Amino acid sequence: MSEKHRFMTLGRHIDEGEREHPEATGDFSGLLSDLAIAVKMIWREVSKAGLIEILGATDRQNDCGDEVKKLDEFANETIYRAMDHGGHLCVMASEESHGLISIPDKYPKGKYVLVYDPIDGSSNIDANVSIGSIFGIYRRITESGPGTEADCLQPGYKLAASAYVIYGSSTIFVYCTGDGVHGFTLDPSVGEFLLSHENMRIPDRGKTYSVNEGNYGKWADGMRSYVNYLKGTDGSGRRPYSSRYIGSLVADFHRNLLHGGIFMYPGDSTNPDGKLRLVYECAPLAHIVEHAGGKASDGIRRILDIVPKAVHQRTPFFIGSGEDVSEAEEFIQGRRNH
Ligand code: P6P
Repeated sequence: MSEKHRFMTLGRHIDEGEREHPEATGDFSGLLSDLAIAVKMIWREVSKAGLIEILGATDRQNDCGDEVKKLDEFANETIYRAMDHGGHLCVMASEESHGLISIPDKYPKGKYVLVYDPIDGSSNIDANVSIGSIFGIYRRITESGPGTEADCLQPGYKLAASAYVIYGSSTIFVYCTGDGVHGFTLDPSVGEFLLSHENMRIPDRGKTYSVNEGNYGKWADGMRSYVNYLKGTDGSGRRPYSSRYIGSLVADFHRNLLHGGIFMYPGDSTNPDGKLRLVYECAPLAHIVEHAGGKASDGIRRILDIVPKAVHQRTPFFIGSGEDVSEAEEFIQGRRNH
C-alpha cells in the first residue's frame, strides 16, 4: 500500500472521492460518513453480543418471515436514528421494516435513498459466526418531498453506492461509489476504519463454491448438474472445487471476493425465487462484485438489470468470479450438462 494510503481513514477517503467530483455538494459524503458512524455503533454491540442481553429473539417475525433477533432490531433502529435527520435521504427501506421508512416531517428531505439489511445472518450471532450489514444508495427519482416506493424500486445498475460490513475476527467496511471497491478495517483502539483493501478485484475464476447442499433434492436438474460438475462426480475427472459454506451471506461473499469462487442461493421446488432479497441484499452485492470484475445473475438475467416489483422481493442468486458465474448460467439454462 502506498505511503499516502497507510493512514487513510474511511472519512478521508470519502472526502477525497468527493473532491474528485467538482459537482459534488458534500451531501453524498455526509451520507456515507453518517452511515460509518451507525456501523461503528452496531459493531460496539455486536462485539459485546455475547456479554450483554442483546442475544436472543424478540417475539416478532419480520416481513420475510424470519425471526427477529434483538440485534436485528437494535441495528435497524441504530441505522434509522443515525440517518433520519442528516437531510441526505428522502426515504429508507429495510429488511426489518414492513413498509417504507419515512423521514420525519421535522427533518429536511434529501436527494438519496437508502436500502439496507441491518444485520444479515443474525441467526449465527450466538454461535459467534461472522455476520454482516448490507447497504445500497440510490439518487431519488421523484422530484421532492417524502420519497416513494418508486424511489426504492430502482434497478441495481442505478445504484450510486453500495457497501457491506463484515463483523468477524476483524470488522471490515467495503464500499463502492463507482470508482473501484475499497475495504477499510476498523481499528478499535482509535475507532477509525483504516484503508486495508485498496481497489479490490475478484479473481476471474475460483476454486470454491458456496451453496446449501441440503437443498439438493429440491433443485432443478441444471443446478444439480452444475454442482456435480464442480464436485467432479459427473465423470469428467476434473479437479473438484472445494465446498465452503458459512451460512452467512456477507461472510461467504467476502471470502469469495478476496479469493475467488461462486456463491449460490438458487430457487428450488419449494421456493422458486430462492431465499435472498433483491433490493437490499443481492443488488448492492452485485454492484460491488461487478466493480471488482466479477458477475452476479439470477441464473438467467444480470442482477443489476432486474427492476424490482416489491421491496422484499426474493431472487435466485449466483455471484462471484465471472468465469464461474458464466459456467453456472450455462448449466442453469440447459446449454450444458457436464
Ligand atoms: P440457509 C442468513 O439467514 C441468510 O439470510 C444469509 O446470510 C445466508 O447466506 C442464508 O440465509 C443461509 O440460508 O437456508 O442456507 O440456512
